[in-house]
Amino acid sequence: SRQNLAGSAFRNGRRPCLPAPSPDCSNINLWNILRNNIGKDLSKVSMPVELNEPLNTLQHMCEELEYTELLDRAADTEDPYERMAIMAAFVISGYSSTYYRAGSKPFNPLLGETYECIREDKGMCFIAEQVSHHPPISACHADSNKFTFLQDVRWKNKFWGKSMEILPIGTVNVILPSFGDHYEWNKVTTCVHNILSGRRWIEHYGEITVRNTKSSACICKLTFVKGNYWSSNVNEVQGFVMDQEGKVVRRLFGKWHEGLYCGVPPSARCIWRPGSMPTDYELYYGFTRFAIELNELCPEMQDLLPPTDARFRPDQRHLEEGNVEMAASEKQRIEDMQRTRRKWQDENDIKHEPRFFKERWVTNNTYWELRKSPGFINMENPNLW
Ligand code: PIF
Repeated sequence: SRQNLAGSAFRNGRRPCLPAPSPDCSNINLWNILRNNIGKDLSKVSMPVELNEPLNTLQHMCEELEYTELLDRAADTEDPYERMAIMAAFVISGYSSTYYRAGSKPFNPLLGETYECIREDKGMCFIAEQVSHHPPISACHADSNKFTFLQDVRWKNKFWGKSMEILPIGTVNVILPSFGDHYEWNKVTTCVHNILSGRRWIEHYGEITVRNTKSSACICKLTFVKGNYWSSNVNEVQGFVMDQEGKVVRRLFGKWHEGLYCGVPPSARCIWRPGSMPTDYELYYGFTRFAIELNELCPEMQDLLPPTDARFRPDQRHLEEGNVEMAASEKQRIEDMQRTRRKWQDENDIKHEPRFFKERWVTNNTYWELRKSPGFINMENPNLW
């Protein structure tokens, strides 16, 4: 019955809201934390749990797949220029959910923490694993009949006083078997403004080049324009698809939080627009409906997920339920456990090996096999918390 209702128009029985609103974190003195760690790599500083939202960076990567219908559309589009334009829309759509999210940061997963997401409605299966702790590196792989999506992400932080820049390193990949395409692109810089006071807001800026490594028919260039708070070009994206001879065959423009258009105004057509926000989203971390669903733990999944799945991480669950004190003490306990594991590994000269990914963080294709047989419940699993 669930399966039958899995058409995209149905919510598929997923929860429509979070169990508790975001806690008030106005008493957190971020300035004290940052001042005491000037010049330090902020990824090595343990942050108060109140700064977090109840999702981790693995789930964040999954969030970039909110608009997989664009990949389905690209996989059915014969014209390589149009296909590239739709890919550009997909690239931009991955940023749209960040618009209301300047208030908090994702949980930093523990080394070996995993996350799976099965979306029957999207025809997609996603897995991710934290493959390195210092520096934090997350790897993911998603499959559907129409596409494969993979990436590994790591960041560098730059704290500028009023703002903080997050410089991502890594390549995003999409494979479309229907045309033998393999697209790859880089990510832009993300900046969180007014870190210490005033209204926090997020900006993305820089250039993205989308290439098809299997064909030189065209490439796409996108510029995320660096604006300022008062100008009208906030969140603007401009770009084009260029053919082999260097001729512009598609003009693209829009805003990453509003949509992407192809052509020249006023006769341009819309390629993509984000969905509407759920009611009271401001009270609930600014999450979209898709984000709300990511950390849901359905009873029927409980025995199928590996115990390393983020849905079982207690501090994140406590935060989601609005239980901040428990979340804080559990975060500390779990981080200490991880320190003990690391110390033991160091002393015994053991190098951590990711469980579901191999070199350069490509999946080793064991996750879904093991899940089926013998089943994670019948296996030995790392004990992370
Ligand atoms: C802890 O992570 P936090 C630290 O890494 C700590 O060093 C480690 O101890 P160890 C703990 O085990 C970790 O849990 C710190 C850092 C983590 C990210 C990447 O969660 C996401 O306490 C960045 O946080 C995206 O956070 C930000 O890195 C998007 O999670 C906005 O560097 C940061 C972010 C800075 C926060 C600015 C606040 C903006 C709202 O002893 O093992 O080293």
